[in-house]
Amino acid sequence: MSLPRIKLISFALCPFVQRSIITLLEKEVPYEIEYINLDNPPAWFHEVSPLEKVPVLLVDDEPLFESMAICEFLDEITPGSLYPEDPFARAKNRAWIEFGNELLGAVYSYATTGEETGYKQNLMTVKDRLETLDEFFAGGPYFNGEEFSLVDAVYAPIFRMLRCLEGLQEQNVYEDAPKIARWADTLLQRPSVINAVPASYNDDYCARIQSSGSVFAQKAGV
Ligand SMILES: N[C@@H](CCC(=O)N[C@@H](CS)C(=O)NCC(=O)O)C(=O)O
Repeated sequence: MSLPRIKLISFALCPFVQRSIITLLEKEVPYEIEYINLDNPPAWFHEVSPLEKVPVLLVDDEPLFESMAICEFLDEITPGSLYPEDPFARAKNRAWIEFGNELLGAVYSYATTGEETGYKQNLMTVKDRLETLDEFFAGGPYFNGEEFSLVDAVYAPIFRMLRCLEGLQEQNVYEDAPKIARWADTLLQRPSVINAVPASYNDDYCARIQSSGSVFAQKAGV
């Protein structure tokens, strides 16, 4: 099968970019990558990204925005599928991806908010969401069992962020979510997940949190 020419417009720390790269690697799609500075994006960025967000996939130079649209497109143009075949199982996977988006928002706010109340609320939300996820998680090793799916591609970058945050401030967010802790360990060892970020990711992410002046950064003493 001949594939289009694929280029991913990216920002190195972006979890939405990572899910696209994980999909590219899982589906063995050859691609180029261009990192841009989101604080000072290039002039052409608005033309390819109506919301001025990454990732953007250039498909034979035609832009496609929104990470799940990108992941599903890549999944559909390659053999096999990272979604279950059964329509209801597939719909449930999409629902848990949306749950992942909510969790990601809470993790981001937990790490970056400048307000003590917001910090506590977001930490509680992160723990509650992980506990809820644990109740629904079937048992692994991946979300759908033996097969890696797009749900795994969405949660892996969140677990990577939480791993970095754990390194800065001892805080076991998985204390009521033991199955999710094991799922996180499994995902963080998967080659596509490891290779979805530059080698400097941990240092760069920690530096960004340190420089944010957030309550998290203050409590972590960084
Ligand atoms: N819903 C979008 C979210 C993408 C997103 O928020 N990307 C962030 C970087 S992680 C971004 O580009 N932010 C730039 C901005 O908001 O100006 C997707 O799934 O692709």
